[in-house]
Amino acid sequence: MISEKINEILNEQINREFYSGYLYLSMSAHLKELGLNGFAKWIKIQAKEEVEHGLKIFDYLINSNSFVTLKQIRTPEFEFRGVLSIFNHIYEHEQCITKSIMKIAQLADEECDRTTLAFIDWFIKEQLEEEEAVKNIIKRLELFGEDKVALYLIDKELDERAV
Ligand code: OFO
Repeated sequence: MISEKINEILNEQINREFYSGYLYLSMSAHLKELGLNGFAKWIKIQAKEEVEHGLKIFDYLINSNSFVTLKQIRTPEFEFRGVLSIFNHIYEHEQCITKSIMKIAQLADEECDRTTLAFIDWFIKEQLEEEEAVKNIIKRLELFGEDKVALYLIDKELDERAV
């Protein structure tokens, strides 16, 4: 049985996940316009993952006989100051998402809601992987990003992402 508080926090998380998808799609579109197809593709795949995360929570609520309340998704905001700034923004955003996931785990723990705790565990691991993947790109951009050839090579490499 999902409590009102858990229901509320999970519905908020659906919104955050869909917002993440929206944010990443807008970044992807911008990078595509600039001809940075690999970066654009990588972020677009990330956007799809975020929507899947939202749907995972959506299904969890439905399958738990709880209810879904979809809220308005705000307009994505980011300032383009180069590829590195985009990835720094993604990293900071993911850190906020990790905090919100941890809050869900904390609440589920306080309420002894073992089912939600087990469910949210997947998201904790996913956040770790996502933060690491983004950090790896940032490290390389910091090392070589100003160099056009290096930027081209990183773009080419990211274009190989399939899922
Ligand atoms: Fe949904 O994993 Fe990132 O935000």
